[in-house]
Amino acid sequence: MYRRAPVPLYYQLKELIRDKIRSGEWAEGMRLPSERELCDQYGVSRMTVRQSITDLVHEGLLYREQGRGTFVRRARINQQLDRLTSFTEDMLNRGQTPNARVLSAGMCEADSMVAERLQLPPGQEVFRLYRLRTSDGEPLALELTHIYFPGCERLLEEDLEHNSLYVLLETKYGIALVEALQEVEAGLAGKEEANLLRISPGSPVLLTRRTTYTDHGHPVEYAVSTYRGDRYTFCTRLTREWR
Ligand code: 16G
Repeated sequence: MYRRAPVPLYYQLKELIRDKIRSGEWAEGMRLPSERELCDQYGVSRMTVRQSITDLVHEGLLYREQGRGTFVRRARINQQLDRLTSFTEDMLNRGQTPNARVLSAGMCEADSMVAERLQLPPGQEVFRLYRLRTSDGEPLALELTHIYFPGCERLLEEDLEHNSLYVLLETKYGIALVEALQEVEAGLAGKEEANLLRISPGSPVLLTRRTTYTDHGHPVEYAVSTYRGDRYTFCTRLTREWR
């Protein structure tokens, strides 16, 4: 620690802890040394240690457990938003095991929003699928998707707990998924959603709406997903246009 540095001590300690987490020296789930140990180790006051830790708790890197201490939180999932991928692909790319629990599946009449997104007349029968997505056993998102293509009712016979919807559409049904439009919005988990996602009711969630198009520019899917706000960071690369 540099006492003369223009950067406050608590901030220096915070960055030091952040580096330890980033490098993996302090692994996920590890209990931090006690406040006293940190004071001794870095030659700073208890106030300084407390302020650094409180900041990192607010940022979501650490969490406190009453009577047990402070722990390193599991790294967030950094979701790139520049490629059209499925949940299955995203998790496999991370070396994790994706899973799906079908909460409901069936044919239903498109409401005005679904009809607009899928460019269908309201009331058209579409396939509706509601799934809880988990990875390595951890619930991450709820996905409510609507699919339309002639013959989409055949999806009723598919096992969508053990198969990727995108793989089925592309390989079995010959529907090439080419691009999607996606919006992200802030939301709060309702009681039932919170229960399924194993978070407290009212916790922040990220709501995404995706309309996916085929190679002919026809919309085939309209999905609304609810992602756990404490587990996801959406990340986009921006390039500057030179004028
Ligand atoms: C993604 C898509 C969702 C799609 C699902 C297919 C978003 C916002 N959602 O989660 O629209 O239905 O993947 O997943 O990214 P699957 O192929 O693993 O069944």
